[in-house]
Amino acid sequence: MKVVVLTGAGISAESGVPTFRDADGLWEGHRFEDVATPEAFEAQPSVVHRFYDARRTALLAVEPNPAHVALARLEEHLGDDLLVVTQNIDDLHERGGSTRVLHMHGELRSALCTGCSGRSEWTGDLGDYPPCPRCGVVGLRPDVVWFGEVPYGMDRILAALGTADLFVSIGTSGAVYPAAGFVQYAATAGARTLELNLVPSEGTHLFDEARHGPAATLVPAWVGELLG
Ligand code: BV8
Repeated sequence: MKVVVLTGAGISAESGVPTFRDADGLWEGHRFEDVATPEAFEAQPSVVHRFYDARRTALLAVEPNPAHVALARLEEHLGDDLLVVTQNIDDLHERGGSTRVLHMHGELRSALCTGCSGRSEWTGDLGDYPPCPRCGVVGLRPDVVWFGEVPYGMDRILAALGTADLFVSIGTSGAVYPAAGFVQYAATAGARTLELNLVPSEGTHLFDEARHGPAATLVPAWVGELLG
């Protein structure tokens, strides 16, 4: 059985990573236009660096939760028949044991050079404008996909959605595209669709089935069921 799992900020909420739209979410105090657009980076690079440096540092204080671990267990059984597509830029899927993870919106622990377009693993700050380890140019930016930019890995994602038997969306509000459109794409290709979310998402009506509750409870139960 070929399975595609889409995850959003909700899967990391119980690990202590703030979501975007919930109360005290990331957007509290920040209009995403001001911190998550190429225009914002052009106009106020220090503000944008402070936003991502703080999130990168905060990763040191959080751990994967049972939802991340359950998906890693599912991967042990399904192997290449499972693809986890995440909108999250944290590294909790990998620290939970998953290897077949596609970060469609980038990763906090990676820096992208605007000089040579090279990528470098990055754990420290970028706000002190370090030179690129590859070309020496001072032009590193967070390796994340900002609004108005093309998400990463769209070809691989659409190919997997096009052959999926089951599409499962976990912890996402369905407010940001193209991720919010994946359920329709998968359903059109014949996949069964399931939503696992704390509350009904903006696209809940598009799913064959929806279960509402905390991911750290719902996901292990669903994986247990699937693996019988
Ligand atoms: C693009 C990285 C062209 C940076 C992010 C069509 C219609 C309208 C607008 C558009 C459209 N197409 C494009 C747009 C524009 C735009 C867009 O969607 N705007 C929105 C605001 C309307 N999209 C773009 O610009 C995208 N680029 O379209 O390029 C293109 C397209 C296709 C092919 C080629 C070219 C790029 C968007 C990416 C922006 N970067 N992140 C960063 O992280 O700072 S988006 C960012 O916000 C996240 O990555 C994520 O995608 C989104 C947040 O959503 P969620 O993860 O769902 O989080 P949220 O807080 O909203 O919800 C959490 C959910 O979890 C809630 O439902 C909550 O109830 C639940 N929950 C909470 N706790 C728990 C829980 N669930 C379970 N358990 C819990 N414990």
